[in-house]
Amino acid sequence: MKLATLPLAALLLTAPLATAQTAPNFLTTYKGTPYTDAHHPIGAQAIPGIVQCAYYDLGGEGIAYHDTDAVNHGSGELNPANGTYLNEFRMHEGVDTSYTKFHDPKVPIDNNPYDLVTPPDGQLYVGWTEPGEWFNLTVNVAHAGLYTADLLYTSNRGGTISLDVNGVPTAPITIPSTFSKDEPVAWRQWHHWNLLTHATTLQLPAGRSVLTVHILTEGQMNLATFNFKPAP
Ligand SMILES: [Ca+2]
Ligand SMILES: [Ca+2]
Repeated sequence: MKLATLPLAALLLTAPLATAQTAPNFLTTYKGTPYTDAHHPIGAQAIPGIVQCAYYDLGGEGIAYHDTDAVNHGSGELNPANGTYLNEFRMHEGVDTSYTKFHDPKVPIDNNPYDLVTPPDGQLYVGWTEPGEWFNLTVNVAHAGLYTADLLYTSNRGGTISLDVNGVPTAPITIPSTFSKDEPVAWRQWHHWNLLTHATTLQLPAGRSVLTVHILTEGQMNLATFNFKPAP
């Protein structure tokens, strides 16, 4: 009878598409919490959607991140403390954060002729990256499944990063260099923005997960966003 098949069909539709791995006890023992502030009230970042690296988790060194030193070399240093959200963003944490700037009257900074893509103005990012550093991003995944992510970044020498999903490593990501031999301004080699499409493809369970971004080799990258979409 046709009606009798409906409950089974409903069950099949709501079952996970595939089982994603989770390291034993990772989520139950993790002490970090989703970043939140007045500009980002939702906490865990939504997938599908744009996941901001600068909204790495709360919890501090050794829990939510590992950074080479305890100083934020962007907020409060390159960007002097002046009472603004962007200049003082997480200025007392070890992860080094800054943001894109378009309005320098003398030398264009992040909207320069050597960009491969133009980033948004005022885009927060994690910079001053070094091999061995990592940070956690708590995400909230709408539906279990396979997702692909485009990465907005700069890299003046190439290198590799990787993402763990709930403590389980996934394949390293090769970051193409955005160095330009034609660039006349030496420091701007750190500001050539690019979009690495399909940087990674991850199997994600529904609900809360923790993505750990590892800087594996070279460093010197600015990591802004991972735009997660269902894999085609
Ligand atoms: Ca630091
Ligand atoms: Ca750093």
